[in-house]
Amino acid sequence: MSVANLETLAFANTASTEPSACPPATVPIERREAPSREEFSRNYLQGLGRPVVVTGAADSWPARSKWTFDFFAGRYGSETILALDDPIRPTIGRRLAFSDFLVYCQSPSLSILGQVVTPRPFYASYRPFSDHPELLDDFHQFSFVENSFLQLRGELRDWYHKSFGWLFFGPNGTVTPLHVDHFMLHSCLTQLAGSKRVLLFSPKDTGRIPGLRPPGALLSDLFFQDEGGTADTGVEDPASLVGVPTYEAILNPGEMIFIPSGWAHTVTSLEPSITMSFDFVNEYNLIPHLMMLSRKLPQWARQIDTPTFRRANQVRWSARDFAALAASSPPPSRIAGDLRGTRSE
Ligand SMILES: O=C(O)CCC(=O)C(=O)O
Ligand SMILES: [Fe+2]
Repeated sequence: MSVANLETLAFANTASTEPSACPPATVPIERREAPSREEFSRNYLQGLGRPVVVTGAADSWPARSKWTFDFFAGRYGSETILALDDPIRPTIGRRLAFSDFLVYCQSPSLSILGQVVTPRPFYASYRPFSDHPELLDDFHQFSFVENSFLQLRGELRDWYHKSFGWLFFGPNGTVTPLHVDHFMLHSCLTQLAGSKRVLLFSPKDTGRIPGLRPPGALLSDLFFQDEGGTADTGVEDPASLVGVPTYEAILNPGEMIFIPSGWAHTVTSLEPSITMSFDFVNEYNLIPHLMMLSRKLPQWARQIDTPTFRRANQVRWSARDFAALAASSPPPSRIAGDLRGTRSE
């Protein structure tokens, strides 16, 4: 699959001779400045949800000017980072000093990594917020959208930041292939440097994309392993997308895109890029989230069974207790639309 394929297809759809039977191929994602909480709930959270780019969302954050490649190189450059050609189905990976990777991000030819032939440029995701809580002072969560995980306090709040907050670093041309975020969580992607193209597909259409990884894949599934028979990222056959609307946005620095629970997405960087991502739950995706938790309980147990979580939440079981179940659980057969229900649009 490549984003270019999706674009080709979108172009082909535009030429459809049956416009009434075939929805528009490419739908620009709405762009809004400073929505109120009430407006955000009404327009973007209800029913299947609706993606939106919030312009200027991060403009008041210290991170907006502070989080440059040089900043991370100076502060955290001596740490080791894992760079992968594909964050979901990697074919090649390299461990290297973060500072070296940041050189690669800005000028691949100046880095030893730039000499490694890969299908796509190397990309690195990094969960720094537990080891480096000082970074949390550089931004604040958005006031216009409820993130219920933020009601957690103390160590459990740390666990949330450690498990669900990500930074992505990469040069021009990185691709996160089409996927649905784990456990039917919503996601906010905030762009701090460079721009990205984001393509989304509604939960009501994801079932028409053959081979799309079903929702509920865990972080560990997403990033490191396949789950028997369910891990194909799909859309290798672009013709299969005919008639499926593609929602598209360019995300610029300071902007945030809200990806509602169950919406499939693929992201391509157009420049050297730094992105922050938080997955979360609120009243609008609570039920689908709980349904997915119960369907994938062994995997969820594996994900949350960290020393911090065990201690702070007085957990007496161990993820190992579920290991046999995890191995025997069948691949989920439903699609995102089933879990989010439908709404009249
Ligand atoms: O920015 C990217 O490459 C994709 C991030 C993403 O899909 C996520 O955090 O869920
Ligand atoms: Fe995602």
